[in-house]
Amino acid sequence: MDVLRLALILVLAAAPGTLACSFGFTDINGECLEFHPELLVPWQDAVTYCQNGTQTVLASVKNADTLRDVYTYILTYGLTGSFWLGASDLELEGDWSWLDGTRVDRGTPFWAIHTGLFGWDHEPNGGTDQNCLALDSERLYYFNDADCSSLFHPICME
Ligand SMILES: [Ca+2]
Repeated sequence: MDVLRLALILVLAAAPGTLACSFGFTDINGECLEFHPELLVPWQDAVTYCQNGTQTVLASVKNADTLRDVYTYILTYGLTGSFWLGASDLELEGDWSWLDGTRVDRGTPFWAIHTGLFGWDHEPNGGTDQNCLALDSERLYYFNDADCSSLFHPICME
């Protein structure tokens, strides 16, 4: 066995889980995600970018462990700014769904909180002005409804 082959085996053994994802994607709690901190685009452009010629989509985060691991990844790699996820209430105001048509869970532990008329309340609160889902850098990367024309980073998912 040559040195290069041995080195490759050691690298692969040291990174369990990464084999399941294509090059460029990171296994985060079983999801293959690709962060694009180099891009700043409106939500629809993020959707188009992630779908471009591949079996990928703008990412969904459907479970609490994944959200925590995404947050840890962002902190670990020192990423900044907010990130687009693949959900909106563009089709029906107040009815949040992922691009695959499934419902976005509401409340804890996904959505950020804010001070409402009667104390703490959960996002979303933007009504028809904020129809696209972001991991908000100013809200500890909890979900927030954002203006779809805001310029955020896409997270693609395969
Ligand atoms: Ca809305």
